[in-house]
Amino acid sequence: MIEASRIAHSIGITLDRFIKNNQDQFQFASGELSQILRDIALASKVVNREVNKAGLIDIMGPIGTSNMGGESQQKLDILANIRFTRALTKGGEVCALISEETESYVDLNNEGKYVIAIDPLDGSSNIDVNVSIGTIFSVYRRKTPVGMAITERDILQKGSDQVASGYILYGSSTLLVYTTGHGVNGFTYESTLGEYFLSHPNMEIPEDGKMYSINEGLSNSFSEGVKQYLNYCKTNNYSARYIGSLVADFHRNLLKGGIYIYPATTQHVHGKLRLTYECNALAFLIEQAGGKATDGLTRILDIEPKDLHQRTPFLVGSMKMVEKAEQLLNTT
Ligand code: AHM
Ligand code: MG
Repeated sequence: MIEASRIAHSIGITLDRFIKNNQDQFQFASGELSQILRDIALASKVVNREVNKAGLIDIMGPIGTSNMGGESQQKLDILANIRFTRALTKGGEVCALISEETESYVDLNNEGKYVIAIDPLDGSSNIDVNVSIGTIFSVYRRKTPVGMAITERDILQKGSDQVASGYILYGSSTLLVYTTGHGVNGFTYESTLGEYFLSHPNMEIPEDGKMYSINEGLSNSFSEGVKQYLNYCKTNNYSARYIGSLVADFHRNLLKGGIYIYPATTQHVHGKLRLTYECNALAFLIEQAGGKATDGLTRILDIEPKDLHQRTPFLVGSMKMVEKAEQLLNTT
């Protein structure tokens, strides 16, 4: 029989209550950040509903346009972008939005103190085949004083300037995981109640692991260092696990221990993933969980962005695995 205290622990704390209880950990305007997290949670519930209808109504498949990276946009990419933009625009706390789906940033022309970078639906080419997908978000403080127009100073901030980040995983259940720089907590969505409940308190990634996630089909175009690391994984009986959906691969490695690598390839000479709205959020989160994120040479959070849609090689996961990969990358 499950004792009462455990039930209370697992089903008693909603995301809303948790945010309220922990507001004082945030050194800036705590109410505003809390509202942003609530807005993101709300939009994610709408996206979750739409993702779950894929196949029943005409929302699957490409829309016939491409995003800034040249990737085909899916109908649900666009829908998710609209949902998150709408939720974050209404509150007035956010002054600018950066999204994978829009060429330039959107200046909301208000007195909001925060800038949001978001990939509304990552891994969306997986939608048609019912594979897990995700939303990734970063929250930054505005740098330009309120009353003045947003500039590049607000938009091109280093990952270490983030005040919060997180992701939503639309998987076998829907999970929201976030950090405000005081550890990492995960919440599972209870759809009949329409609420997220704390299910993964104080998440920590195992220091070491045995799983590596990389698109090995591209290995002919990897550097010698990456090939060496893969060889090391195989000779040490590691397991390969690659979903091809960043949030899902990242989440599994966070829980079980592992490393995710998207290196430079012939097709993507600077790597495929985007620094501002994919890698920075996950790098902030993994460091908060005790792990590590690097491009092979530099800590992801220390990279100075020069462009909104800049790409970077990305190695993220358990501390010891990332350190070993870095060592082989830099000696080969
Ligand atoms: P997207 O932003 O266009 O969805 O692309 C990002 C996705 C990641 O979710 C995933 O890890 C990676 O691309 C997979 O790329 P590949 O198919 O080259 O292995
Ligand atoms: Mg993406």
